[in-house]
Amino acid sequence: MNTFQELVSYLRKKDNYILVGHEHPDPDSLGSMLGLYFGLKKMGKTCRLVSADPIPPYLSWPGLEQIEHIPTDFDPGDSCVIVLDCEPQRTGSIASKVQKAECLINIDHHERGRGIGQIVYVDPGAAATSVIVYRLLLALEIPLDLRIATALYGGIIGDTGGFRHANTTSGVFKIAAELVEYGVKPAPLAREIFSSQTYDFMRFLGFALTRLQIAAEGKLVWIAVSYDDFHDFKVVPEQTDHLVNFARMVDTAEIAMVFREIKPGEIRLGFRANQVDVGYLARYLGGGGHKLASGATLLGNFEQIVLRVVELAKEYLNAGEIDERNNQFT
Ligand SMILES: [Mn+2]
Repeated sequence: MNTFQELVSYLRKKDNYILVGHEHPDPDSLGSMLGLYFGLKKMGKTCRLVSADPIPPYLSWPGLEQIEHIPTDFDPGDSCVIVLDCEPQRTGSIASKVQKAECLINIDHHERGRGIGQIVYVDPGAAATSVIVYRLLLALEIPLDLRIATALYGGIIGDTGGFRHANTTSGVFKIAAELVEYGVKPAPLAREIFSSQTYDFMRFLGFALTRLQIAAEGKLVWIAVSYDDFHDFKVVPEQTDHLVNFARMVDTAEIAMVFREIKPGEIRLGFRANQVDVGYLARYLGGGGHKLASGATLLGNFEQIVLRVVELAKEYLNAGEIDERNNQFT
């Protein structure tokens, strides 16, 4: 782990950068990439933006069109690769090339990130990677503008759920207020991120909510959607990343879970909590994330995995931990 100052000095030194975010990019991943991209360009650096997965179609921030979608054949050459908002292992189909880059910088805010690179800067206290980038631009004395402010504001509302999650601090509000001074329009940005659902998704959501189940006096809430269900509603699983937030809306929920069979036999599991450490549960299952928002990918029979994880979560709610001796998952 490096200090913030070491990261700042290193960024000044190099001239060619390629910025990469995580697979299935979310607003914070994209916002931190774009904010740093425009900043480094202002410093006279050469800079490229690369993503292994396509950009969500509902976002319209300036600069998103600059992101090169390179699912394969990624070659960093002699550029310095900066991985934002995840560890280099999580950059999707280009991950092996990213990890082998001669110059690698990792900037992240995920707890227990297994960052690698010449410079690794992880601040789990930051509400979003976009917050870290905001501080970086300040330290590098780069003047902000509307494009940078839009990207960083979008990243911040993405990761704070529109200033509703536990990571929403007074510092976050101060940065957001400053970004609005640059001309950011909070309402259309929030609408883009939180209220731009397709007709097909809304119909799918109606179905998914009929699948809502509870256990442990309602403390455990979950939704399980199979591969066939996605197919029936013509919905791509990637468009349903936020489904777990609907499970979390149940008033008694302490742990909310969504099981999505994104490919036959490949189940993506998302956790949300208000207080309980679901990062522990995700790591137990070979995944990762934050204390209150985490996830894992499991392979096997869909119904069996749902049953086993529900039992595991019940045990965790009762005992506050899981007996490693019973671990059937890793
Ligand atoms: Mn983030």
